[in-house]
Amino acid sequence: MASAAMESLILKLHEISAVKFGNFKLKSGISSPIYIDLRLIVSYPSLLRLISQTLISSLPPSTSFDLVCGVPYTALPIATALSLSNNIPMVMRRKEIKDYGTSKAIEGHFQPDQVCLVVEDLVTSGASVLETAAPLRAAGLKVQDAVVLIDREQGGRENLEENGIRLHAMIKLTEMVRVLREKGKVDEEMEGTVRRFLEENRRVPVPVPKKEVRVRVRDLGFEERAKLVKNPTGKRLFELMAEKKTNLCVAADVGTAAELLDIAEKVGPEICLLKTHVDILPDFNPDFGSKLRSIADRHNFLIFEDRKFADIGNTVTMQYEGGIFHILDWADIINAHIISGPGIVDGLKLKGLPRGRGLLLLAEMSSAGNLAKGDYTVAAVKIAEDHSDFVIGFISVNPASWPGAPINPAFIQATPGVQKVVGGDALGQQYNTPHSVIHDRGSDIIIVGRGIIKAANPAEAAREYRLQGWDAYLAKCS
Ligand code: S5P
Repeated sequence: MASAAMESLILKLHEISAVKFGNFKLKSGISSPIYIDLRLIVSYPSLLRLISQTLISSLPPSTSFDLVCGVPYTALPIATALSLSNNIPMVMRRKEIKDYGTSKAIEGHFQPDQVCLVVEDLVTSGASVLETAAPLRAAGLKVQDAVVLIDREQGGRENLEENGIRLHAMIKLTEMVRVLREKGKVDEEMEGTVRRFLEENRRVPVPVPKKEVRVRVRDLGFEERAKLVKNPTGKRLFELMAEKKTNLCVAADVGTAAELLDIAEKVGPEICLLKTHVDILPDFNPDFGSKLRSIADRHNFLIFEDRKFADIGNTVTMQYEGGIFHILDWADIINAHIISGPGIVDGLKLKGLPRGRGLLLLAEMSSAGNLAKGDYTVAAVKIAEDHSDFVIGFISVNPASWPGAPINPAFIQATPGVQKVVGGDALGQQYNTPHSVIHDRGSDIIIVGRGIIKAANPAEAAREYRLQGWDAYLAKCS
């Protein structure tokens, strides 16, 4: 941006009192000699037009993007004006999390992998840019750059850089104050005061980027989280994980019921959950449930039947209780897709809640190309919140990146697709490591199948996975 144009823009902002000097108490509680309120610019269409035209020119020519998205609310009109004057499509991020269940997190047409430029009015720590980037990324868009009208130069650039976003500022606060002093709008003393304020507040610890806030909030220990849970099975699960020091669930996808009971005995001391698919067992018989229950009680783990219910409420009540398997009688925990809507939870709850059972919702899946992402994941969270007496958490892959994260810590996150090395199988399964799942992706439980059951010594392999999963949990909490 040419400096003459920048100067006239700065003067105009000062003229409309979007920039004020004095002694102001900021939201954070600290006193600032400068206050910037860019909400006023909507009253000055010519100024808004000028901003939208010059914002684009403050980007390096190499920056490429397909869409723009304003950080709500102040930057929405700026993004709209930028979209109009440069003929670039816009998307909008919904701010109210409560709307997610019924509305999309991101409004507008877009294709996964399109690149979205985030537009912001004022950046301090960069937290609000990150809050907007997270749901855009969760919806499959790429966010690489953000453009801002004014950078307060208080750590935002660095925080965004750490999260893979380059910040381009039209005006830096120190430049702005220099121009206003040169034009006689503030005196030297005030310029010095503002400079000192910025220096001092740049030296205080850099405001914690959103990602770390999320880790801190949600990484209460399992004992504390147990106290937040209404459902008795959910509570019990957190408690036993803390007692037994394990966040390992073994997926016992073996060929027969006899083998399953054998593996349950072997891995029992290492696990918090044993996950079953009873419909793959040719020798299932009515005794199976009570035999597995007695092993579970002896080794203090819970039983999770990975039935993935998906039908309407009325049908699932029968599938849960009846048939050959009588899942309700022996499984502490079941799971369900939310494709059929919240009625499925009502149906399962009707049977499960009186027995103190718990339900996990499939909010994401581990397999390549699956459709459980973005708004679907957000809808799962909404349904869980509405049924927190019965829903104990989620099957998830990367809950730290969900819109609205941190997710309520009363909900547990269990993640399949775990092996010691990143990879996959020939049928679309995708693997991450225990550390990445627990520490980086914000999950609580690793679900490991073939990594343990196909090992030469499953008990030993379970022990190794338990230690890796638990170390990652401790590292996250510390
Ligand atoms: O998205 C999912 C959800 C589940 S519950 N992806 C999954 O792989 N699972 C289950 O986790 C799957 O049915 C299997 O029982 C286990 C993963 O097994 P592994 O052998 O690939 O570790």
